[in-house]
Amino acid sequence: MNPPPTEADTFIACLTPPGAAAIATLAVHGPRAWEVTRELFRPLGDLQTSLPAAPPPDRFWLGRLGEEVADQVVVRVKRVTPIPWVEIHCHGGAEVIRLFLETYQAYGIRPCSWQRLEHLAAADPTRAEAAVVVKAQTTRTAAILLDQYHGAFSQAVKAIRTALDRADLDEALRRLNDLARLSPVGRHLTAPWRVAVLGAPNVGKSSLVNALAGFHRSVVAETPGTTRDVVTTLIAVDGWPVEVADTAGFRQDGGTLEEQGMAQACATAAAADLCLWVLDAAALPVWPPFRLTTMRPVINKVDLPAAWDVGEAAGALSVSARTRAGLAELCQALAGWLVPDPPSPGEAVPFTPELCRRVEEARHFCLAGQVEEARQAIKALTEEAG
Ligand SMILES: Nc1nc2c(ncn2[C@@H]2O[C@H](COP(=O)(O)OP(=O)(O)OP(=O)(O)O)[C@@H](O)[C@H]2O)c(=O)[nH]1
Ligand SMILES: [Mg+2]
Repeated sequence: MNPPPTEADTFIACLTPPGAAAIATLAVHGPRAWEVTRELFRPLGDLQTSLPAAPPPDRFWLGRLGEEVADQVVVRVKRVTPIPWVEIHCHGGAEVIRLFLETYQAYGIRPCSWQRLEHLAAADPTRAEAAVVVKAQTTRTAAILLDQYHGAFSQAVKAIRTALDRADLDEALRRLNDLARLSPVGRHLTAPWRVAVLGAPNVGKSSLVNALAGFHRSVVAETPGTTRDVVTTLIAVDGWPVEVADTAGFRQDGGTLEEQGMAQACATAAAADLCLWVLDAAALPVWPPFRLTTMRPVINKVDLPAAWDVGEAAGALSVSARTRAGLAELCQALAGWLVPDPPSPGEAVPFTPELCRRVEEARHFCLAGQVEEARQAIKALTEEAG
């Protein structure tokens, strides 16, 4: 039986499945990944040079590896820290792969399955959890999750632990405040923000949702009371995933069906991160029957002559779902309302609702001057992430 792996071990695994393929990818992961690859690498032609002493990330080199295999390979540094990860892209034949595995083995590198290698590479639980990156719905949220996968959040947690070990509550609190500031974004990296579109019948709610989605999602008709259910559509607003809910129109004199639709609309509004109350520029305004801090007025049908003084709706944005006028401004405003403070590239973000809760808990203890409790909360946070 193989001895258990230690931190000093370096592993090699074939990441591509067996079978006839033109290209295979081998991954070398561990403290000696670069040193051994560098020793084996033979540059190709005059233009290529030997591999540099320190591995620069995201560079590629063309050459050969060792004396056994004549085939060319592309060497890429996938990651430098915390533990180097080097990729070898080579011809996909089983014999070539076997020879490379043996060549590395001769240098003390241990072969393993790709699952084991992924597991070892993600041994830091706060990073492993960020593998939820597969759940990201837009490339913008995926980029933030990838930053966490590459250690942004786990490094921030480590720094908080170190500060608490020194009983430096100010430093711990400063870092926890930074994390808490980004919790509202973190909660939505794997679940979209929710925007409810509300208003009187026939003001153009469904038309507006269709215009935002860029396709015909909701039924649009001249007859008031067309939408009776809540119809949701996933869209990207400035790179943020947003689920827009089209609702039934609010009216006083509707029948049972309309009443049910309105009850659903109220529930959708209460659960939404933001509500757009749509007013019709060409018909007398119907104001919301309740107040919500998340409510923003939008005046639709501005392509038609105004039937009222639209200046009455203070702070309202003007749009036309028909001509698309004002839609870009509406999207920009939506992004600003939903994510007023987006994280900078590489910044640490608590990336699940549970981590956000733990950050808040640790912050609470720091504010109360309870170092030991704060330390326990941070410890739980690390375990939680695993
Ligand atoms: N001129 C003009 N007409 C619009 C605009 N937006 C919607 N309409 C028209 O207004 C009517 C009602 O549109 P809908 O989108 O069905 O309105 P709604 O608010 O969803 O209506 P309910 O589902 O019945 O509550 C339709 O005839 C649309 O074509 C617009 O920006 N300009
Ligand atoms: Mg409708």
